Parts: sequence; C-alpha cells; structure tokens
Amino acid sequence: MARIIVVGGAQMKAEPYEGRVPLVRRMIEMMREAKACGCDIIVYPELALSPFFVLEWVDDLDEVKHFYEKEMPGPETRPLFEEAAKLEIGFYLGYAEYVECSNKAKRYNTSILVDKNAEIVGKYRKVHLPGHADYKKDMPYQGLEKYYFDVGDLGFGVWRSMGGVMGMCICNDRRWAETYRVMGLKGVELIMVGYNTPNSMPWDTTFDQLTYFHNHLVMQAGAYQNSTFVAGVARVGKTGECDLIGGSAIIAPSGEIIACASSKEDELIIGRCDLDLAQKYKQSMFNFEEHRRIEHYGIITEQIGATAP
Ligand code: CDT
Repeated sequence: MARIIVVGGAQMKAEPYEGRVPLVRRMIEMMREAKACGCDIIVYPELALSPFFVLEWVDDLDEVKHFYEKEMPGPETRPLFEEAAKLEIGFYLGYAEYVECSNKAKRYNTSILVDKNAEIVGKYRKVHLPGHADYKKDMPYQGLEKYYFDVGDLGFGVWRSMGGVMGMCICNDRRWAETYRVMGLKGVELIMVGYNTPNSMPWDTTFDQLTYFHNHLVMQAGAYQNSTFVAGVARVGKTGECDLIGGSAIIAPSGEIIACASSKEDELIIGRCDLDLAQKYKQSMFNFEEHRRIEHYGIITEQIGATAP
C-alpha cells in the first residue's frame, strides 16, 4: 500500500510589510486553499512572518526587534494554529526567533513543524548562515544573516509525524550536501525548506545567471542522493533593489521535479508524495548499509590545505 502525503507549497509574494496580522491572514487563506486541494501539510517560506530584513543594515539590533518572535504561537500567530487544528492540516513555518539564554540574547533563523493537531513536533535553527556580519558599502543591498542571527544549535533533526519521517532546513542549508546527508542517515523521507533567494548575489555576481538552475540542482541532487522528497518553497517579488527568484518546487526521490511554481506571485504548488518511493531508493541504489563505504573515503582532514598542482 502506498503511503501518500499530499504536500502544498505556499509560495508567497513579498508585499510592503504591514505586520503579522495581514500576513497571517494571507497564510490562512492559502492554508484553506491547500486543504480544499487535499493537502496534508502546507510549507511556508523562510522568515514568513517578517520582511527579508537581512538586506538592510541597522546600527542597533533593537531597531528590528519587532521582526523576531518571542513566543510561538504568540497572540498574532495563534490564528494560524487554530485554523490548522480546525482543518486538520500540518504546516512548516519559518520565522525569526528571539530567545534569552542565561541573560544572553540569542537570535535564530528558525522553522517549526506543526502536526495536524496543531502541536509543534519539531524545531530547526538555520546552520548555514550566508553572507556577512558587517556593512558592505558598495553593494546594492546587504546579505547580513551573520549579523542578525546566531548559528543554529539544534542540528539536523528528523521527526516521525504524519505517517512519515520529516526533516527541515532553511534556504542556504539546501546548497550543502551535509544537510541532506545527515537527515538521510537518519532515514528522512520528506525535507521541507523555505527560502529567500535573490536573483543576484550582492557580494559576487559572477554566477547570477545560474541562480535559478542552482536552486533546483541542489534540491534535486539532495533528494536523489538521499532517497527523500524535498519541498522547497520561496518568497518571491521585490524588496527594494532585491528581486527574489521564486521557483518553488517539490522533488521526488528520483530527483524529478513533480510540482513547480509557474509565477512570481502567491501560488500554491501541490505534490502527491508516496513516501514508500523513498523507501524503494533507500533499499536499492542508496542502501547505505550495503553500499556506503565510509571507511574507504580517506581522512577528510588530510585534504584540508592541499594545494592545487
Ligand atoms: N536566505 C538565504 O539563505 N539566502 C541565500 C542567499 C542570500 S543573498 C542575500 C541563499 O543561499 O539562497
């Protein structure tokens, strides 16, 4: 018997920021659409409750403190949880998180996995923070994730939920083989990833014409090499000078794209994911136990610092 989970990807347009309430209202509308289309879970973009504020410098981090969530759910996000419980639909939500640890402020780029009872079953904090921590004067916009966030401290977890083994990562994480492999080693069957990807990388424009290609390349490779579905969901549209690429996609363990956004607007993409297909690949081509030969790969530290011939 197939183990089907219907995944909705809620690609969302960056509108001028009006606050959480209108944003949550839009998210609820997309959640209702997803439910009407038979989805079991809906995936929202990275930092879905704020603008992509890492593009601009502020002298004092307090100036952007209203973009961080101190509690989840809080008063303005609770309606999303209530609607999810009513509709019996799960969700992945990316947001900026603020916590105090031994009187020290910590800021994370976070995602949560919420099940069909509106219970938070998993939390992930972004590990691969791109860009820089200082103001760069000659760039059209900044890429200040290292300034606004601490490196995530929860590792790449997986959770048994909604009939499968679920994993999460956030945006730049999807470019790194380790992200998928760690979850692959833990048996992941569906990886959810929200992202905000500019069509021009402000610190180096050399590869700009390849940004859309690279987006799909990494998710397709990660899916295939780790026998998992991947649902990548973008925020789209312009924030100042920065235009985001879009290209939300759901990818099968074969590496094939099974759903892809065709617009740069709010758009729901839907993938019917048979998690048993992930198991088929895990038991054959990518049976790690049978075919993976880590003891023969060479000691990684020997290669660090090697010079080119
Ligand atoms: N959000 C995120 O991680 N974006 C990076 C590019 C940042 S450029 C300001 C990405 O890898 O898509």
